[in-house]
Amino acid sequence: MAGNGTASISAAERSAMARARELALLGPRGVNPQVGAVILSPDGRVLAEGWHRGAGTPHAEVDALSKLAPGEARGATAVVTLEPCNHTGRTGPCAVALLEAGVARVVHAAADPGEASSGGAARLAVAGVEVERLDEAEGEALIADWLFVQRTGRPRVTVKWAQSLDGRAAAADGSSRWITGPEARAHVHRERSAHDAIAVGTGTVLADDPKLTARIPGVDDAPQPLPVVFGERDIPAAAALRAHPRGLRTAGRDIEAELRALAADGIQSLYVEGGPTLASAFIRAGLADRFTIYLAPTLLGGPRTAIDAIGVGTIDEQRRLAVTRLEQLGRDLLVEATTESE
Ligand code: AOF
Ligand code: ZN
Repeated sequence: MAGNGTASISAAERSAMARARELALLGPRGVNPQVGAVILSPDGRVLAEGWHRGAGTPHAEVDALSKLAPGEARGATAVVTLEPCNHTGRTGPCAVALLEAGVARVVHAAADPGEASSGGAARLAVAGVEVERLDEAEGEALIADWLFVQRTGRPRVTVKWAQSLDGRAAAADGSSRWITGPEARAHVHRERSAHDAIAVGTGTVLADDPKLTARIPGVDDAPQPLPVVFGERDIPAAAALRAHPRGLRTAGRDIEAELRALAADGIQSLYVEGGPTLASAFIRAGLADRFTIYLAPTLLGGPRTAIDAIGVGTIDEQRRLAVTRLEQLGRDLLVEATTESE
């Protein structure tokens, strides 16, 4: 590759990369990454912008090039949030499209991790194009969940619960509305909206009749996650979930297989909302990556622990987590944690 330093990156290229990240977010989350591209003239003017609109549609670089007249990209610089691909998938290789357009320089952020698709930067460099890396960390953060799916073959899983200080999620009769205050519950809605899908067990559907929509005050078009109901029991015809704007998906016992199927359908992140049986099953199977736990300053006592057994029979088997965030939300505490292996 022509270089890894940043000394030769211009101010115009830096601002084009920031713009390319904004453009990337105009595209949908799905089986493909969100990618943005800006084409700059040799003197740093923006010639064209592009972004990827999902699997089967042109890649960001090709989208940007398509807005130019023949020959207009000759000698230009392409600034892209992801390394241009090197494979023929649903579309042709972007590295070749850039070469054919006569682009002289490519500045990209994240590397393409794909076995077949990677190598675009090397191919361009071999053909005499200058290739530079810029904002690699930001580029990876932009597609962190997609990169996780590429690495693991499944969505990134966040398990959430609310509990009393003594670790209970309900009173002895099962009633649980509400343990936490309004600030913590508002936070849950933002978390829902930040995930591609929400998982609940049929037990929670029957007990709580949740809507599982993301309701954020002042935001009418908050992204709505796909509800996924795990379990064997039937979902009542009158369940509120049946009115969900995304429809609903049912899932069987094999969590790992269900997660692979969700990833194949473009679900990059899953929010596991309830209840104790489902949360425990994910944790027991080693399929919980992140935890958001709301701690309410209240005591419930009794048998209704926040999660059930997770296969820890002796202390050597405890599941240690690393706390990544601690925040007070109204009267409650939010603890975010992650598995150390993540
Ligand atoms: C790019 N620019 O805008 C995107 C890239 O099946 P395809 O043809 O859509 O290829 C999908 C793969 O291409 C995807 O897994 C990733 O490696 C890369 N995505 N590459 O140069 C883009 N979206
Ligand atoms: Zn491509």
